[in-house]
Amino acid sequence: MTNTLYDALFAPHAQNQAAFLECDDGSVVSYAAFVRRAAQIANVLTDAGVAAGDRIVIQAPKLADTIALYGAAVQTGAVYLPLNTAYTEAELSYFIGDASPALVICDAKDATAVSRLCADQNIKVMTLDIDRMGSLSVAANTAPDTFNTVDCGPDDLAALLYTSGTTGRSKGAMLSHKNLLSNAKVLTEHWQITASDRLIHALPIFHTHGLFVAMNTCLIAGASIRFIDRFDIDLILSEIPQSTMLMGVPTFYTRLLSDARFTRELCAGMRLFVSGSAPLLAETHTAFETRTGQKILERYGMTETNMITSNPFDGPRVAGTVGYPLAGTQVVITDNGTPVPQGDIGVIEVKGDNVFQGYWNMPEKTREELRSNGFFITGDLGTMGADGRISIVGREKDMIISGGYNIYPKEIEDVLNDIKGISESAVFGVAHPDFGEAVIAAVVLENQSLTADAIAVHIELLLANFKQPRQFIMLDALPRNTMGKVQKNVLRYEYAP
Ligand code: MCA
Ligand code: AMP
Repeated sequence: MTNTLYDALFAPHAQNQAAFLECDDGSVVSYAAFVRRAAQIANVLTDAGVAAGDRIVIQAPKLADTIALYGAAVQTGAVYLPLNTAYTEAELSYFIGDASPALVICDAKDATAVSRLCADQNIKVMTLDIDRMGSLSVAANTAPDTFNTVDCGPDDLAALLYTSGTTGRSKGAMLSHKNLLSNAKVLTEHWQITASDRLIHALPIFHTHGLFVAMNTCLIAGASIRFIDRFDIDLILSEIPQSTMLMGVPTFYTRLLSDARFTRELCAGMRLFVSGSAPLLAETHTAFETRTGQKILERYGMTETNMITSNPFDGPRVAGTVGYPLAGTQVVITDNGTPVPQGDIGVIEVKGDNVFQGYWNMPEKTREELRSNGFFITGDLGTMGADGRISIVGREKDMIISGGYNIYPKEIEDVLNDIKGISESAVFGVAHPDFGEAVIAAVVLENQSLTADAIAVHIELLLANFKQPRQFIMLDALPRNTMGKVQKNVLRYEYAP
């Protein structure tokens, strides 16, 4: 039996007694115990009728069992589909409808609502919760701790990760065993991660960054992980002296720098600070070096492509650049598919084993964004230096990144425009000191008595908290150019803080 991802990430640890996950409640899960737990959960999944290729949706707390569930999904050949815990019932309903999973695993507190959603489609629901009393954990406790790993080749799907889009509808990026494994191997080597490392893991585990970049690299290397529920500055500061690596979004680093306890001495044992998912300001990079004597290593990636570029581990980490294409990844800067002269700005396109297999159930979208020659069109604008170093200078796609979460204005505008009394809206991002960008909505009213508070209440049940505009601006008309296109640059300028 061979299973590309399981054989590389999980199987080698069957006898490894070293610590894998050190959790907030003080419990430590060894690698060997983790492999056994994944097998127990794999048995529960098959008992629940999950077969190879079936999607399993996970909207669950950040627990050791949630990671074991990832291992179990890989072992059974199922497709792991993690969802942001902030998504509302309305959003969840879309993902379930689109992915038609065999099983949904949710937080025990959401079981009633999720069961209601799944009842129509006859989809099974199981739960996880912080007290380990969820039905999945309880069933796993008495399940056998060995499992006949299901055969999976490099091109079989391992995960389906939804990413919002400029059309307003989220698209499921299909990631194969090879996509995930190739990237994990390259990153582990590039960042020189070994079994002696201890990673502070404070990212969510439903996105590429926290799930694949952080977890898969540590699994390959056999490194330990201090598994922290969310960004808690006191906890992180107290863990730094016992750790060697931190992976985070720029907000992590601006928050650390705003705390006087974050010093060069505190960081003396740390060997790697990685930043990604959003632009790291050059001033943050410089301030970090001044404070700690260490340079943040910035890298660049996407859900569809995993990691694309990284600053060097040994060698200059240049502020404002995302480094060089990773081994096995080709990057070209193009104007509509034609490479631009070296140094010019163009769209970043990417090809390699790291690039996804297309969008779930959306062949047309796949054809629009994934060229027949294998290059994926990122929608990010960048330049390539003479030595191949990449800098991101903007985005062709209308997207806001807030605290590392991508927010597509079109999705929010669609929800706002559906509200009775709103004739049109334009959603845009402005600079925010903590999150990098914050969401603002300009709204043109048909019904002048509609208030910002009433709009906020209306969208509360429809959009995850991080997507909800922090401010509503009522306008008589949206600024438009002579072609009738809304000028978001004018709005961004006008309402900049
Ligand atoms: C929390 N809130 C947010 C965000 N996070 N609002 C906008 N944007 C956010 N990112 C809301 C909370 O719900 C709360 O709302 C209020 O803001 C204050 O929350 P706070 O306690 O400050 O938040 P936190 O829990 O400390 O979280 C902030 C965070 C977190 C640490 C920046 O959002 C985070 O961990 N972000 C990482 C996201 C990530 O992993 N991205 C990777 C995507 P209220 O006051 O109303 O209750 S993968 C990717 O992009 C690619 C592949 C890549 O390259 O990595
Ligand atoms: P997602 O769609 O959530 O996978 O996010 C991918 C997007 O995040 C990319 O297309 C970029 O726009 C952005 N991104 C990721 N890493 C960086 C970075 N280091 N600098 C700037 N933007 C980044």
